[in-house]
Amino acid sequence: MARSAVDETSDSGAFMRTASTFRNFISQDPSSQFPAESGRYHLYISYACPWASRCLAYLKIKGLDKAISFTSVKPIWERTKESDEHMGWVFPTSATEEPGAEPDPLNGAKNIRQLYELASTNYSGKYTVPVLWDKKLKTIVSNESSEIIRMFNTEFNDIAQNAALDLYPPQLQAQINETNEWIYNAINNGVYRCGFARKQGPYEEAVKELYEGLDRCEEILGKQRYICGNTLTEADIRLFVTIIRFDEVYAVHFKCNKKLLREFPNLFNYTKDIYQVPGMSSTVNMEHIKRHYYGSHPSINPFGIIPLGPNIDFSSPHDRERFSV
Ligand SMILES: N[C@@H](CCC(=O)N[C@@H](CS)C(=O)NCC(=O)O)C(=O)O
Repeated sequence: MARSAVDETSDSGAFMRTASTFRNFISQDPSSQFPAESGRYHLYISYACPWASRCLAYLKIKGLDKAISFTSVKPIWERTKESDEHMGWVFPTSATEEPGAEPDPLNGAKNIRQLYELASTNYSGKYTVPVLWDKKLKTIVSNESSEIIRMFNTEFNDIAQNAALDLYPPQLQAQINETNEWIYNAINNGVYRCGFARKQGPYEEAVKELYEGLDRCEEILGKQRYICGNTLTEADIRLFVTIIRFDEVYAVHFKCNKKLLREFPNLFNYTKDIYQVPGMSSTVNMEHIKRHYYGSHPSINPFGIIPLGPNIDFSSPHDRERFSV
């Protein structure tokens, strides 16, 4: 049966995310199956989705948006097939239907599900974004954002406009990996564990871990500009995509309201700092973000009402320049 993330709960009522399926790598090596070539790959995203947004962030800050095209789907899930009840990401039917979203320019697919069906005849996983598509072989290279961002960081450096930016430098890799791990569990996936829990116990456990993670970030960011030191790294981009959504969505929709992002001075200023990295603000479409979450999970928000606040201005001044870079 076609499933989505809202169905992924264990008997204990805890949210359990399943692993991605397409795990190929693009390589600098021209003889590889998926060589890094300008114009060959396409990134399907939703502006609403934090995992897809981290890939789009890389596209922008590495200067790859001329070499790799991208399309965003509409923010609110719709039925993807008449013969079953699956709800998922769909493309608009015209370029004007939904600002920010566009019809599929490559395959004329109506929805993301159809891309998975083109790439594999027996796929049984979720129809998630991001999808990194190979126009030449007409298939999905990868649907795992943590791996797509690694490819974007290094493999396209011959064509990237900002090739010198290394967000995963060898001397910081161990620290970045370790940081990613606790931030993923407590924060990136943590907010989903809060929001998709179906019993009080797993919800409370997730909230406890989430706020321990946020407190830990707050403390680290009291001593240095970025989460792994005084240079921007992959770990910052991965943290950013979650915390930019925090007060607008997760605090309300996922019941992460013990404390708001705005009540963590270091984390809040840090979020503005990352938002103001050239290229980053174009990856944040708060309208899509809010309409998606509040409108696509009827079991959590049955009437789809979108809260009007708080409308944070992330382009306002921050205090992070006090740390040397
Ligand atoms: N492991 C994936 C997770 C992607 C993911 O969960 N995407 C969500 C949107 S935020 C999705 O497309 N969900 C569709 C569904 O649950 O059916 C990644 O990081 O790339």
